[in-house]
Amino acid sequence: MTQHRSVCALDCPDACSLLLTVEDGRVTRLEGNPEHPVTKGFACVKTYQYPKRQHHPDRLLYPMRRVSKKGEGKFERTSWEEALSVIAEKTKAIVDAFGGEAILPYSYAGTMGLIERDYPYTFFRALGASELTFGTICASTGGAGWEAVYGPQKLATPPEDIKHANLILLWGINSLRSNSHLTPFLKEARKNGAYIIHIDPYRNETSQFADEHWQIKPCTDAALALAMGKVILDAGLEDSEYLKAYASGFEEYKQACQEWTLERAAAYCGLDAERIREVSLKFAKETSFIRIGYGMSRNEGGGNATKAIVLLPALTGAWQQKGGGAMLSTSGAFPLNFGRYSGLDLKKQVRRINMNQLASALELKENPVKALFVFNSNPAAVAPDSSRIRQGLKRDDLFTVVLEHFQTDTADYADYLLPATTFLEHPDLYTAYGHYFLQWAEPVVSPAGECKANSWVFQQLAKRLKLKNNVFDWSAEDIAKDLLNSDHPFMQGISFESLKKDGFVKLNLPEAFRPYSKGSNFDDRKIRFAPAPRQLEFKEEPNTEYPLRLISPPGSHIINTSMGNIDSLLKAAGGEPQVIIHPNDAAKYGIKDGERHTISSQQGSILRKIWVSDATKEGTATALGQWWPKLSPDGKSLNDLTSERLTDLGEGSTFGNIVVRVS
Ligand SMILES: Nc1nc2c(c(=O)[nH]1)N[C@H]1C(S)=C(S)[C@@H](COP(=O)(O)OP(=O)(O)OC[C@H]3O[C@@H](n4cnc5c(=O)[nH]c(N)nc54)[C@H](O)[C@@H]3O)O[C@H]1N2
Ligand SMILES: Nc1nc2c(c(=O)[nH]1)N[C@H]1C(S)=C(S)[C@@H](COP(=O)(O)OP(=O)(O)OC[C@H]3O[C@@H](n4cnc5c(=O)[nH]c(N)nc54)[C@H](O)[C@@H]3O)O[C@H]1N2
Ligand SMILES: [Mo]
Repeated sequence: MTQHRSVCALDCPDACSLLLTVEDGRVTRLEGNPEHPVTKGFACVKTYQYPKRQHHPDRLLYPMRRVSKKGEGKFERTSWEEALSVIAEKTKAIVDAFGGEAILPYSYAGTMGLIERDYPYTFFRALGASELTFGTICASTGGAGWEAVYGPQKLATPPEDIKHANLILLWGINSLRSNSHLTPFLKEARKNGAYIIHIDPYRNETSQFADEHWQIKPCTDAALALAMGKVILDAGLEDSEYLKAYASGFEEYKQACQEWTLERAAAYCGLDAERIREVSLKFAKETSFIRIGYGMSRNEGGGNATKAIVLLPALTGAWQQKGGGAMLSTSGAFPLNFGRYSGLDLKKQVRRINMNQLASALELKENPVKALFVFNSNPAAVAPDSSRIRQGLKRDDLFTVVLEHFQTDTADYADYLLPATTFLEHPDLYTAYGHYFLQWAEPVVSPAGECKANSWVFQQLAKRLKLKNNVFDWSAEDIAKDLLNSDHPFMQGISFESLKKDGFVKLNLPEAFRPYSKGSNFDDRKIRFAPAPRQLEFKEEPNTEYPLRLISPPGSHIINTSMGNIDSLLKAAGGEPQVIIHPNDAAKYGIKDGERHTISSQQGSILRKIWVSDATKEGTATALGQWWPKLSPDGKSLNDLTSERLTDLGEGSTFGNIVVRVS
């Protein structure tokens, strides 16, 4: 029996330090590392089940070649040698005949390890492949909203300081579910007297934990934030000195706030005017902290909404107070040397393909996509308008390679399906988006079967294609050393060797780290209040044909689709995917609790079990979590309903603003 340290590689702000017990080559126990100041000795409901996933009987163990029609998912075993040489030959033939842009990589955050997530792009950038807009499916709109206000590199109030806040707004985030290691810090703040408000159309465990829940109508957050701004301005509670030093475009912002009287905003958002007034005043007077989520930014007005919210701590100067400010992401603090290892230094001007528009990309007639390489992602399930994606994946003239742990819905369409290692089987380097620790993890068990790391596969292909770049000879440690090779003060005293020994290390932040207390990250240090955020009207508003807004927040027991085939988790999540409908809507449309109904949008329709509850806002259907389409009652993805339309800022996904009917 041996004990090992690792890092949870799932896409979550917490990037937990884990302790694993291994017996006879199998992980028999997983715990949160008690020594890590953010993990604090516990993991989450999903990660505790990871040993089951690791040793699951359905793990892919050998390279495989398709023997049925695309989508039917029948494969036969082949060798790495055969698979790699065919893939290399095909790739070369396609590049020669159609040019590099005919190749499209598609990946996201199946692992957050920098090496297995980003390094494969050296291969694609050396090939001159089409460039995927990495991140637009998830975080680009929130990020663009934040950076439009505060400049490049997102920073946040350190979680360790939140205990000093006395008003906390959990805004558009189900933090107990998707950022559960924030909870001990919230509890500490509450012990010190903090009051916590959850702002979310879906009442969930975070609402129950909070002192108060504002069940806001989805997609109306900008109106609420501007109305709060107006209350603060009308009461003269803005921090004039701070604003004089650091604000630009403030007059325009003031004008924008004037449009949102309390009464108008309360009616628009479905909230109580008097409470908005009281809380806005408290927000300005106390040490206030906002934890803002990404879920609320995934709609056509999400960039403006993010801007409106994150301007509030600037308006009141909250950044200057210990524990005050806001958190969207801490990711901008990691000053790593990102250029070479991901091939950014090789990047040519090539066609960009938005990862939310894979359906259309696969339909291009001019300059068509002829080869698709999928890794760390399950686009047949998670990307918008997925029935069209599945149609595209069926194309006979498309060569598809999928690197996976399991035979997902996407894998069913592969020509070659390659077995990938998990984070417990390969080394990797980790940053985080909910704290300031860098981490390194060594493999804990040997690879199952003939599984190989993504990085190995692309190095092998690079060799066969004779791509020139000595980065292709680097070991994981070489890559990590190059990444860490930075003379930024945050990296002072941090070396690969020390990280390897200790497993985790906090960035060398200044003693009292108060980001934005001395202005923004723009060169002029000004916080940009202009262009002022607006509450946008959308192309898709509820109407007589499609009367309900559909949102699809993370489910309690699954993380995207990564844990979507673990029976115990699926059982705990209710056994099948569910959509919550408000009792008044259920009565209106003759729907009873527990029935299965067809949910339709302009894009498509799916069959789902209905849960009638006022946990969802009236007028809003809440679909919980992304299930594997093939494990859903009709074999279809939730994303058969969603659209490729993009957000107002950052070219992001609009999962949160489609309109549907239930019948
Ligand atoms: N309707 C709707 N759709 C959504 C969302 C929503 O809220 N609503 N959320 C969106 C968001 S925020 C995101 S981030 C995306 C998530 O979308 P994805 O990033 O695609 O996440 P997963 O569905 O978890 O798929 C990750 C896959 O990577 C595989 N994987 C994990 N580690 C490795 C590895 O080391 N190597 C290889 N080769 N494979 C690996 C896993 O087995 C898994 O199948 O979904 C988006 N889709
Ligand atoms: N259990 C679990 N944890 C996860 C994931 C998962 O699938 N399952 N996914 C991971 C990923 S990829 C990401 S990106 C992160 C963060 O992912 P996010 O998408 O930010 O998810 P949440 O933090 O749950 O916050 C979304 C909350 O916002 C609410 N919401 C939706 N629309 C609106 C709106 O218009 N206004 C307001 N105010 N609220 C709205 C939803 O009801 C939900 O409760 O979570 C990660 N953690
Ligand atoms: Mo995400």
